[in-house]
Amino acid sequence: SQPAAQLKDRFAAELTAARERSNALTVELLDERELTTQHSPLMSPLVWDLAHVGNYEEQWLLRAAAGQEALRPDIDHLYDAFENPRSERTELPLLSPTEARTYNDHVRRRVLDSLDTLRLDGTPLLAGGLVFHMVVQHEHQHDETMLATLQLREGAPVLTESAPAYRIAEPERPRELPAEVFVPAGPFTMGTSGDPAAYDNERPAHTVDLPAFWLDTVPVTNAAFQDFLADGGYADQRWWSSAGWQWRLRRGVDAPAFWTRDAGHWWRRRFGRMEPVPPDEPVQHVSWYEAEAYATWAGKRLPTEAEWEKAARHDPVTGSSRYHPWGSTPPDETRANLGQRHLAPRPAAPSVAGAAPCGALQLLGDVWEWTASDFTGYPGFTAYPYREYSEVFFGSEYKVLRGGSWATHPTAARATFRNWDYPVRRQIFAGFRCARDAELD
Ligand code: AVJ
Ligand code: FE
Repeated sequence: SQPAAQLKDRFAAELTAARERSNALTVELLDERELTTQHSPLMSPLVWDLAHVGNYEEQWLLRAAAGQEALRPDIDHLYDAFENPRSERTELPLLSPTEARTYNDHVRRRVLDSLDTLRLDGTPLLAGGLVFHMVVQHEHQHDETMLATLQLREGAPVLTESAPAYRIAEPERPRELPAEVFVPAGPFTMGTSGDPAAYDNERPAHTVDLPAFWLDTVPVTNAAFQDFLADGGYADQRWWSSAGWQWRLRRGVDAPAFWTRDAGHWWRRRFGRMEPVPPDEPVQHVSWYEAEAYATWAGKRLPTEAEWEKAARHDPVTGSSRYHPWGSTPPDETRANLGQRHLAPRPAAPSVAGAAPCGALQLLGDVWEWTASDFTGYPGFTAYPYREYSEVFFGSEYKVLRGGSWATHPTAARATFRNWDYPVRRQIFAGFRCARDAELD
């Protein structure tokens, strides 16, 4: 049927775009030595990510969806993220960069050849193109991980801005914004049941009733975070949880990652370049513990995950939940800074075009936002199509991040999307905004 054919064309185009991005961040950017080096014990060698996305595509699109025989079953174990911790991946007999690219191309040709024979209304795996959404998003998620590796990399800069930074139409710029927006008490629909692009951890849709709260209109900026630094926030145990304080002492942390102080000014290293810390940009490269300490110092707290999603989706006029904060229109440059258009967040409050019904801005894109919540399954959660995407991470070890960063591709950014990481992690493009209870007024 026509819609199915259109959907297949869309997936073919999205797969192609994802691969252009992966290649641009690896084999087209760096030499063999740099691709096979461990730039940080926190990250894989880039050549691992590259062949891993190809192997994932082989497993899910070629074998599971198209029912084809395995191409390279012998390498599955090398690219299994659970068998091999990131810090040990350089020791594996990995495909070389050239072999990885050839393998990925091979898989991709077979996938595109199989598209005609597939029925997108067939099995649950193919319904609405679920497995295609999954594979496209997976590759883009690894591309964001590659960018985190490139940010950790030492040496001469290799990445350049693909477009001049922050070209946002001037009339859209809000003049005066309230510091906080109010979200009244009441129920809203959290999660989704019908979206074939959603991961299992976003399902099912369920009602959550919340008390009223205040939420920061924009993420916490570098200037605001510097006030915390100037006030001795890193040296004052009152603002820190005991786990956060232990972590700070153990690691000797006294500023966001990549920041240094010189002659009374804060500088940061961004993809190999030193530059003054821009005051109006949302802070990034802070751990959950630093976010928590700042919020406590400010007399506030981190929003819960449910509060974040209600602020981002709940439309009080219709009572329903939106796909994006501004509605169902796909993201564009005026609404959200996504997809690596810039190599940094935009300054706070660049435009009101991306506002949520409550008035909060920059919920999608710019920086991932730490929430107060542990990563757990929603009521009625079922792992699908595999436990290792989400379920094995459920528990109190991981904190949820929401909203996506400047490095997140639009296909992996929506108001239901959930990311998670350890509370000590700072290499991801994460910042935060604060919330507070309304009852305190
Ligand atoms: C959702 C970003 C936490 O990178 O560990 C990639 C995404 N899962 N391959 C991760 C993922 C499998 C995941 N995060
Ligand atoms: Fe993966």
